[in-house]
Order: sequence, then structure tokens, then C-alpha cells
Amino acid sequence: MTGATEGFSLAREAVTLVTYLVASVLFILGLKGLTKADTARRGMQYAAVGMLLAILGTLIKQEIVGYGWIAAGLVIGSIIGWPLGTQVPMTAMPQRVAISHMFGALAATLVGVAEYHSHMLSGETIARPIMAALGFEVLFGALTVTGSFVAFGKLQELKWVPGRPVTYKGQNLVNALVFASAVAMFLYLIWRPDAQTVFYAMVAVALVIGASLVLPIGGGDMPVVISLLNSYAGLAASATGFAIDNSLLIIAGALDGASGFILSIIMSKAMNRSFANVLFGAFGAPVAQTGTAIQGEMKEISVEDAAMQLAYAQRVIVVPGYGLAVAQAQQVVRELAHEVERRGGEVKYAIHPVAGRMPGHMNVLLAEANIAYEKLQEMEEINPDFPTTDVAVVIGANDVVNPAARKDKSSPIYGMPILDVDRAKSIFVLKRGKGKGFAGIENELFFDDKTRMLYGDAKATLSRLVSEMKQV
Ligand code: TAP
Repeated sequence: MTGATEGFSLAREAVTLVTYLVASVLFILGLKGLTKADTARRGMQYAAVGMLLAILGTLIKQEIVGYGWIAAGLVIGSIIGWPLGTQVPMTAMPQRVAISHMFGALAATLVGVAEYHSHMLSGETIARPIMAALGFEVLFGALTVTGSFVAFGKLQELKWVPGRPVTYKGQNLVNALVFASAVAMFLYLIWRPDAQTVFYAMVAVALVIGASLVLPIGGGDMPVVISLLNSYAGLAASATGFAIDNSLLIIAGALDGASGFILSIIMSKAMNRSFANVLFGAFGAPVAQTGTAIQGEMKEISVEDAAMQLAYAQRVIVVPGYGLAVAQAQQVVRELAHEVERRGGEVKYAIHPVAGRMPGHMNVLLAEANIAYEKLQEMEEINPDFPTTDVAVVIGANDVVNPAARKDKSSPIYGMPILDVDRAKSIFVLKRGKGKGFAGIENELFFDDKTRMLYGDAKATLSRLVSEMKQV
């Protein structure tokens, strides 16, 4: 190498290092921004700029052998990514996230396999620490690929992936044995890195583990699983960083791994479940008719009467749930609140941590309608307010307001913290009919003497309520 070429390549290396450093800082700032609603958008922007820098820094790296494949990947990725980003509705976001993790993990796995294969082709021996990183990468990467795919299939209700938990006797033991065999192969590879058959067998077994880990888990627990798989994909990426000596991958993967793990723990807590119970409890299995049969009937109210009562209410709490997202009624909710407030009433929004189908689902929906963030109150904060609330308006929520979670030990949702809507002075429930919620169980709140049902699509009912209130 001549002096000039050497200087040039050193300069390129330095530029890459600096962009990696800045990108790492931006990723950390991005995560910090995401912890609060009012800084979340900025956080996303930091992270996006960080990612752009990371890509640019990598593109000028010396190891890049040709830009043709990269350009092809960019085109194919954009063709797949554009509709994923623009067309997928909010209600399908959990499965969209699952499929993105699948792609991320697939990339990590393929890098690992390619790295191993190229070492084997060149006849180079792989140092043991590198083999450990490579093995970890493909093990976690491959299990995340199939695990995420099964999670996607369950949530998307693909015909050949059952949404209910798939269980059989001794399943946890079989899964543990299969996992132990993968760990044994991993350890063997560290001792004998050139054992190619063992390497590829480990990849195959990891693919089986991913599917068998997720199959026994019910749809309701899928968000916890998805964020756990996110964490695995992050760990695989971090291991890739060690294997191919890329500091940015190590940092970004570790951030991803840690944040996914923390989110999984937070979500398990919100459902009052232990982590082990989510992973091995086969929650969401069809239960034999549980719970005490509910006596009484659901009483309807006319839109006119409901509008009248709301017009004179001083304290109103809106309780949004999955049905609000289905009906896309967030704008009309704001109009309804405006009508109450115009008459001197106060409106707050009760946010249950697992209302809807993804973490933060209700916050995102209401933010879309420009509802002030201070009016959104978390479950623990708002629950003491229900007894002094004139009207609680439940819009497409069901499981998150089901009192059975508090008192019926035989209920599949027993123990899940709920919004104390039944303690309000009166309750309106907006839903289309007698449909059950995600857990598939009856809700005694709807039979309560204080509850009145407003049947119909939430958006249509709310629009009629708003126009009635305008005339009161
Ligand atoms: P759900 O219990 O799923 O109830 C939604 C209700 O909305 C249904 O009873 C349905 O009744 C009604 N609905 C549907 N479309 C409607 C429309 N267009 N207009 C009016 N009502 C409509 O919802 P939730 O209370 O939000 O509870 C969430 C559940 O999902 C929990 O069990 C939770 O564990 C689970 N889950 C949560 C997540 C996360 S992280 N948020 C992810 C996956 C699962 P009708 O059919 O009678 O209209």
C-alpha cells in the first residue's frame, strides 16, 4: 500500500468510527425521548438520524466489496418496507412489529451463517471467542425468526397458525430438552469450531425452538412475547457485532436487547402475571365455561336520553378500548368531550396499559385526535376518581373493565388489574352488540343496574350523541 492510499484508508476508518460514535449517542437520546409522550417524536427523529449515519458510516467502510448487492437490497427492502410503513392499519401494528423482528433476526442469522461459511471455505480456524459470538448470534437469531413468524401468524389469524395456545402433555419438558441440545451443540462448537455439521444442526434446532416456544402461548400474551423476541433479536445483533468486529452493532443490539426485555417485564406486570407464567402458562387457552353465570339483562338507553345525561354531567371519564380503534372514532370522542366541556363539565380519559392490541395503543389513537396529553390518566392515577364520576363512557372496551378480574377466581383474567368503571355513578357502554372481548368472556359490568348500553358502531353512536348534545 502506498503512503497516500494508506492515509486515505485510515481517514475512511476514522470517519466511520466518528459516525458510529455519533449514531450511538443518537440512539441513546432517541430511547430517552421515547420515555415521554411529548418528547417521543423527537426521540424517533434522533434514532432515525442515528440510523442514517450508521448506514453512511458502514457504506464507506473498507470491507465493503461491492455496492451492487447493497443497492439491490435497498430496492427490495424499500419495496417491502414502504407498504409496511404506510398501509398497515394501527390495529394490525403488533403483527407488523412481529414481522419486522423476523426480518431483523433473519439478517443477523444470515450474517452469522455467511461469516461461518466463509471461514470454513478459506480454511481459516475460527478463534473460540469469535465462535462463541457467532454461535450465540445464529442460535438467538434463528429462534427469533421462527418465533416471530409464529407470533405474526397467530395475530394475523393465518389459517395454518392457530391463535389459541397449542399444548400437549410434557411440552415444557420437551422444549427444555430441545433447548438443552442446542446449548450442548453451542458449547461443542466453541470447543471444535470446525464441526460444520454441528453448526448447521444447531441452526435447524434453533428454528424449531422458536416455533415451539411461541406455539403454546395465547394471542393475549403475544405483545409480551413479541417484545421478548425483540430483545432476542437485539442480543443476536449485538453478538453479530462481536463476531464481525462492529462496535455500533454491539451497542445498538445491546440497547435493543435491554429495552425489549424491560418492556416485556412492564407488560407482564400490567397483566399481573409473572414472566414464567406468560412463557409457560399457556394463557389464553380456551377455558371450559368459567366464572359464575351472570344473572340479569343488559339495559339499553336511547341516544337522546344519553345525550341529555351527558349534557348535565360535571365529571365524565372516557374509557377507550380496542373497539375505539376498530371504529376509528378518536376524532368524534374529542368532539363529544368538547360538548361536555362547553357546558362546564370536566372530561378525563382512563388509559389501561393493555387496552387495545399493543402497548400505548390508546395513547397513540387519542394523540392522533390532538387530545391534550394531560387529560390522559394511567389506571392507578384515575381509579380513585371513578366513585365521584357522574358518567363513565366505555367506548369499545371490555376485558379491561371486567370486574371478574377482581373477584372471580375461576375467570381467565382473574388478577389482571382493571379500571374501576363499576364504581362510577352511572355507566354508558358503546359497543356493536353482545360481542365478547379478547379473552372471550362475559362481562358483568354490562348487566350492572347503573349501566346502560348504546349499541352500534362506536363512531356512528358518538356522532349521533354529539349532534344530540348540540341541541340540548
Ligand atoms: P376487548 O376486551 O378486546 O373488547 C373490545 C370490545 O370492543 C368488544 O367487546 C367489541 O364488542 C367492541 N367493539 C369492537 N368493534 C367495535 C366498534 N366498531 N364499535 C364499538 N365497539 C366495538 O378490548 P379491551 O377492553 O381494550 O381489552 C384489550 C384486550 O386485548 C385485553 O384482554 C388484553 O389483554 C388484550 N391484548 C392487549 C394487547 C395490548 S398490549 N394492548 C395486545 C393483545 C391483546 P362488540 O363486538 O359487541 O362490538
